[in-house]
Amino acid sequence: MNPDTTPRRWLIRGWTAVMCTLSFAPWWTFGAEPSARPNVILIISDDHGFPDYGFMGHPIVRTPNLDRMASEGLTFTRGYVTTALCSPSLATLLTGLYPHQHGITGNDLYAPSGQPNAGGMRANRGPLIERLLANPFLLPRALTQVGYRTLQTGKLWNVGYAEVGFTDGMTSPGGRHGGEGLSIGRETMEPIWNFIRDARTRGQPFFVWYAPFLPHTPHNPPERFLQHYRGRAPTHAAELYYAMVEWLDSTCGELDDFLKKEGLFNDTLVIYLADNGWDAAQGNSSPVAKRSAYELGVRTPVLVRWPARVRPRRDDVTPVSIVDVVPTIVRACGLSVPIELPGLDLLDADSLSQRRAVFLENYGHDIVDIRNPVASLLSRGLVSGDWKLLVAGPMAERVPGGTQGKSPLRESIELYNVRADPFETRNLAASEPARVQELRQLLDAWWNPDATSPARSRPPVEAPSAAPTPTAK
Ligand SMILES: [Ca+2]
Repeated sequence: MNPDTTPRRWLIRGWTAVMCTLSFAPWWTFGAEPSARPNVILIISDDHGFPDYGFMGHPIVRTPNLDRMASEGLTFTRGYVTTALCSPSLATLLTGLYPHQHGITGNDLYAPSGQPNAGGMRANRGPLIERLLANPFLLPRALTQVGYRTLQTGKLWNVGYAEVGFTDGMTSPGGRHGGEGLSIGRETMEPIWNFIRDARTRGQPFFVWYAPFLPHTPHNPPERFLQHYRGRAPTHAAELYYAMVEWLDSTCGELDDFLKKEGLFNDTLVIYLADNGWDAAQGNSSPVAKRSAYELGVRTPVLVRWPARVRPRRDDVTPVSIVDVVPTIVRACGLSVPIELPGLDLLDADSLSQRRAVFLENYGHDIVDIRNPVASLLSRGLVSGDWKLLVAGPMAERVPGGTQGKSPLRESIELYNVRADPFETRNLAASEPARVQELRQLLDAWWNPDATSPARSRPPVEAPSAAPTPTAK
């Protein structure tokens, strides 16, 4: 992000720290009666920085449809992904779990150099599929089981749509992260329209997973969007990216137009978020955005719009997490969950106000050991009130420069007041030891790899001898 063009109006105002007891969501077997089950659309933006919306105060980007959606719903401007990378983030949205729990900590499997199939192993996605499907709860499957028609479009990592329980979808088995599904939004919205009409004909409620490859690279926006940004952004790359954001926004407008035309607007629960952040000026080379634990990597607005049930409200105070998305849908749709979920229902204001922190994990891009998340761990962290604590993991210590990962922490422990210092320029860990200790205890009570894994006693992993084969992130 270019500091000269960084909007400041989105900075948190009127912050009140909330420090009560840590609570976890119970598992539910109650909720909406079958006849009252809402339609659900989950919109997942891809590689989208949290400041880059009109409603977040950006001075250049045009997002009129998301701005309207934000004004019509419950909008959390301080949302966080569980980790700042596509596949683990989307696995959280399928399972309701943090990455160390659902097991998908990276986009690919790591192959040490020198192995016979190094490089080739990158294409071996079998262990990733097996690990994802071993999770006891998968949102699409659960919705299908209670009578929903469920559609997958856009990004879906490693599996075909039916393998995770969608009734309908665009992504076939055998690919990496979406296949034919990636045409949604960029080329067509027809599969969504056709699916919704079919679900209505059948008399079934519907769930749509809309995870378009937008504003993700390739940044090749149509001229009708790009013309709004020429000469107005810090770099040409930023011009292209802003136009991609507007492209995403326009598809969200098409969705809303369709819902209104079909008379579905009021009874459809729409949840919006981004799977990880982006740095408009520096893109993938940014040390603080995608794949980073810093705010430009992990923060996203989270919108919950359900006109029939949810009063519009903007919340600039409460940290929430995308781990809360599954519990919110579970509660709204009356699903049974066989495990305890770590997130909360975003519509349960009392529970949110009592939660002490939301948590962050950051891993290497490639998974070193799919049986042991700690082997790939770059950092853990939490956001509690104004404060954010980041603690380096064993990967950061063992791979100098973060070869396997990216943008490891600047220090082994970092503490920021993200209200006063939203770009994390002043590490206050040394001057606030009591606060570090308090938050560290909270972090360790959530997940302490030292207490649960032998990884630290293992020999260092071998760093790749050459840069990994370039692939779409
Ligand atoms: Ca992404």
